[in-house]
Amino acid sequence: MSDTTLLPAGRRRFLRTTAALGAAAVAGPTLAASTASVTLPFENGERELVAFPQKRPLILLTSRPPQLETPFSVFNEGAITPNDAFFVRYHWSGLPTSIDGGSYRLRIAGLVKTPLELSLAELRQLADPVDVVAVTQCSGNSRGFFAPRANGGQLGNGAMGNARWTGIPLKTVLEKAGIGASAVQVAFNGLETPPVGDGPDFQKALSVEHIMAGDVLLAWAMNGEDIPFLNGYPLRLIVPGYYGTYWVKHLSDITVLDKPFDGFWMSTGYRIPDNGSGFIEPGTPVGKTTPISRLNVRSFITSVQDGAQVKAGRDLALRGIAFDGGQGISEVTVSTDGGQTWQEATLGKDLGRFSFREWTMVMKAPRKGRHVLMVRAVNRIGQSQPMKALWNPMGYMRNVVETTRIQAV
Ligand SMILES: Nc1nc2c(c(=O)[nH]1)N[C@H]1C(S)=C(S)[C@@H](COP(=O)(O)O)O[C@H]1N2
Ligand SMILES: [Mo]
Repeated sequence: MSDTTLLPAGRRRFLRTTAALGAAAVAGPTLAASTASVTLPFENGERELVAFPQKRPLILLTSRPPQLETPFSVFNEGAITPNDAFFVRYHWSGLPTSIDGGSYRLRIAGLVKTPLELSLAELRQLADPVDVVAVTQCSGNSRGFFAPRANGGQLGNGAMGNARWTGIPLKTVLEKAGIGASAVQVAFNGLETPPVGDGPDFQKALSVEHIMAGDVLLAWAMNGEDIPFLNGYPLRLIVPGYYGTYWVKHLSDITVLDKPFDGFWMSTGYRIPDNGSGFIEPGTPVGKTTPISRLNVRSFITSVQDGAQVKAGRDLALRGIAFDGGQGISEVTVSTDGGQTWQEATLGKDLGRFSFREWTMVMKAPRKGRHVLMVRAVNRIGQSQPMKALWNPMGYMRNVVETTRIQAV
């Protein structure tokens, strides 16, 4: 562990209070006062770059609790997002400042034959470890681009990341505890708490059916290392194909229920219009809602930024990423003329259906002047992206075909 602001005592991970709770700029050598800043391309988009423990400088949305975005250039470096660049999102500032992996216990209770309290070592012994490469994306990723504006953190495109997660299926643990026949949902809680007197504890739930399909994991490693503190050390729930909200960090309690969980973050938060698309016309009623679930299809050009200058008359290598909610990407097409014609990109290595899929394409010697690049992906069941941004009041699930303007000089 190279970060000097972390004090690893055996298997303990320690987050300095000053850093965890906001005064990131004063907590040590790697937390040098933020010197750099960026401007996200929307109103009030000025953001500082701040390095929290185990993190390189990331785009600061809030420091209490830590909410950090990945600078977009990171996504051009490869399909796996490095741990120190991976975004961070919390709801409440009551994070533990120190978690001892040795004394940590995961509790499994509720409608089970044998309630369990498992150490990390016991958990690891329950089954052979499995790996999945999977995207976590906040439902509000890209919210800052919505018009009309949507309430919530005004995020650019950096509240997403792709990592290799290692753990064991949650199914295995529930089978060991023996879940009752009338079980319908399982609720998940993490170690942090809301500040005293403030809002509802962050808890999420999944259906028993979803969990028994087998791809939901309890993971202790991210890209081959302990999960960074701010991404959920020592154990987090991995819900491949689902929005990040379900990926409970510092997971401490699993409760099997015989009815749908009614906590705030399921019954009120993270819900979308229940109309098949999740989007509505601005100004029209939301109507009935349903919990947000699978990621929709997205794709990005990562090799050139909006507004970039490129060399005229020289082939321009384009690359980027695409992903969806677990069908897998089957096609990426790119337009270099503002959407009039589309050319198929070459897909990169397949790291699994839940992963970012890299793509490349060559734009033949652009002529002098302005060009509008667009990228659009399709998944294996034919789902794609809208040409015009769709909207909902919460600013969730943005997946419009992205536009990148360049100038060849
Ligand atoms: N314990 C805990 N887990 C949590 C949250 C939280 O506030 N507390 N936020 C969720 C949300 S909304 C997202 S988008 C992801 C973000 O994961 P990351 O911080 O590792 O990027 O964590 C999820 N898990
Ligand atoms: Mo989120």
